[in-house]
Amino acid sequence: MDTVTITTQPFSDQRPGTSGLRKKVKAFQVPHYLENFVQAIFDTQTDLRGGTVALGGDGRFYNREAIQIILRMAAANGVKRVLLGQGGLLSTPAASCLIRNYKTNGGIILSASHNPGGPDEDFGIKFNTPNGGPAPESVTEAIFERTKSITEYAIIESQAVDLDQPGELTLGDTRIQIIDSVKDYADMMMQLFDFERIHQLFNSGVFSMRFDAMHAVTGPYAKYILEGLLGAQPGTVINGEPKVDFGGGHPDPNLAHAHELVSLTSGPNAVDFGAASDGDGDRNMILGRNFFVTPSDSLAVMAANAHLIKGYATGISGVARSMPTSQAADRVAERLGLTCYETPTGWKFFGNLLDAGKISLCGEESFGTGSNHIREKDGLWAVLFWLNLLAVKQQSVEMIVKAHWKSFGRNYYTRYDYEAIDKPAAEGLMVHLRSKLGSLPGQTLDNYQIAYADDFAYADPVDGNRTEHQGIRIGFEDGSRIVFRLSGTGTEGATLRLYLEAFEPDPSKQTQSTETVMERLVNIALALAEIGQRTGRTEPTVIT
Ligand code: G16
Repeated sequence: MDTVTITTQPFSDQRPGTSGLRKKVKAFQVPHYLENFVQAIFDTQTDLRGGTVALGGDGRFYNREAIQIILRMAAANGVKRVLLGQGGLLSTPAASCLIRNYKTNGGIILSASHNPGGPDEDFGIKFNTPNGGPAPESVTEAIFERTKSITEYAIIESQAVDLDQPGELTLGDTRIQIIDSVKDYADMMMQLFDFERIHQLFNSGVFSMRFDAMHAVTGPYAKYILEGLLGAQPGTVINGEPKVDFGGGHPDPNLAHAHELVSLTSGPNAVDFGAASDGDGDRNMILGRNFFVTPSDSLAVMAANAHLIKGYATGISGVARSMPTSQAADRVAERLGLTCYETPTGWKFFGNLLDAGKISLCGEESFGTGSNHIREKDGLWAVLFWLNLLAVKQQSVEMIVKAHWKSFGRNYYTRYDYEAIDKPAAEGLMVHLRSKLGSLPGQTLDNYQIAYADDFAYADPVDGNRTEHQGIRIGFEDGSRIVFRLSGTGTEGATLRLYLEAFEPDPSKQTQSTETVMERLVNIALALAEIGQRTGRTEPTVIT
């Protein structure tokens, strides 16, 4: 097989965002676009030459084509071994698990996560480092720098590889091992959770569940683990067949997009427990019967109850949350005498804290929770954590969360997203807010007294790296907060996120609706940021 060197020219827009490079499929199909980025990975991550790389994706449109290209480029770039998920499939957490289990020199994951898939939708690629986690900024910046000066890439000429036959083959001098995408991950889950007890719960005759895989990558994992190993009724996993366009849906596990699951957990015949995960299986949504658990609360409940779960029974070392995530976890950490770290948005910021043993659990408002078992957030892990908790406590989801609020106070939480707005307008809005920061502390807006206002910056406690401009925080004396941030994962224009949090310590006031509690804070935020005037939007695109 011949290696050929292809002449190319740089693309100027290959800087990875919050989680890898995400663009429209059409952008990735432009000749050399994917190849340039992949070559930049091989050029900068030099241990891959002569090393091992894990490879797989969420199965979305263009996954298989991209894998064929990457395999041929891996062979041309001297990669010794590729661990490839069968059918080209690997959930993001399973990829992280493989990288760690087999001590690979990294992994290439193809996914645009919760973004829709299809010929006119989104695709993405990210590199994970040998710790199994998303590459830190030092690495993504090096890759980006390389894309700016790239003039050629190497690829071998070969037939397409059969991605579906497990086993081993060679491509040039590269060994390609096509492995069961589920097994290593499932084995790891068995170490962490009490499968016996969850099995009993499923067989108790008084417990019902639906898991919505949203036609994304988690289907085979959930079927094997929930219906296979844990004895859940067949049909517990819905939409379990991965599809290139996610069945036309938006594989984002939230109340707006997982409507089928929401209806199955609502009304008189509702199931007891509902859960969903996203395109690449790292996000989760947890629902009880007629009850939604915010991701921020989910993290806090996990931290407060971790000692009841097999894999965490000896205690947790600390907790972390991304800055816009509610402060519910902080209250638990304080009670347990632990540190709660506040990091910028992006799972990559948890990596150092996990590696250094400073934290055991971490999570984000964007439907992500995880632990030190891998270095990615993990959808099915969160579902199993909750199942284990339900099995131990023998209480409903609602009872567990309400007892938590009673003990720690309730952090009401909501997020408004304004998607695909004009980029200069969005940037102008942030500049305007920044210009106001100095004058805000001490002001009272509709009876809310501002305690602090800043542009969030983070100094990594492990390596000292500083990250600035991570979102505008406005904190009030009563613990409420408003946060403004521009998303780093959108593929069209800009997405403005407005995060709102209100703290209610009084149990008698903890059953009001989130809309009612948030009304005044929403109005304060809209006025402060001049959202209507600057974006032309009267309503957000999605409220979660
Ligand atoms: C990614 C990151 C998360 C982040 C989320 C939203 O998730 O891994 O850490 O919270 O994007 O980011 P943004 O607010 O910048 O859009 P995923 O599930 O899309 O990989």
